[in-house]
Amino acid sequence: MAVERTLSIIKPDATRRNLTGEINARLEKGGLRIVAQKRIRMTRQMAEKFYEVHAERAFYDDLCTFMTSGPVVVQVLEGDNAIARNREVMGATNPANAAAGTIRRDFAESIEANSCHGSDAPETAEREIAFFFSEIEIVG
Ligand code: 3AN
Repeated sequence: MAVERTLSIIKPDATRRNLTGEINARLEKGGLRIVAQKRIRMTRQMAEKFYEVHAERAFYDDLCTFMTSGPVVVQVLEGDNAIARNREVMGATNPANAAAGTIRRDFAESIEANSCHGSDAPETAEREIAFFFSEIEIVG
């Protein structure tokens, strides 16, 4: 199995409810190592750029407003098949469809305020990690 890195974000709905530790425990129990992490407040410009692939979607504006509504914790996760593994631990985008025991099933408030983000492919993981972190910030 390939060791990969993926970008994770603990979203404002989760930081507001003080769930960072609980979510990190789920990630670690799921076989992912947090090799970089910082708590930041995204600017509107950052959110718009980060989610630019969704610019034409009806939810884009609201999503950018939500992502700037409070602090987020951005993280680099490492592990075997980290990209798919993290998406498994997170569960489906819509918490109503998320499997039992997943972060989104247990913590998400709605399809928008769904507690966490995870990159969906190697190319997006690379882009998203570079968006928030420089190489020297990732300690392994
Ligand atoms: P995922 O984060 O599961 O990969 P994407 O990439 O389709 O999902 O969507 C990015 C983010 O946009 C989601 N995490 C969620 O916060 C928001 N989102 C997706 N679909 C909707 C929707 N139908 N209504 C509101 N927000 C949505």
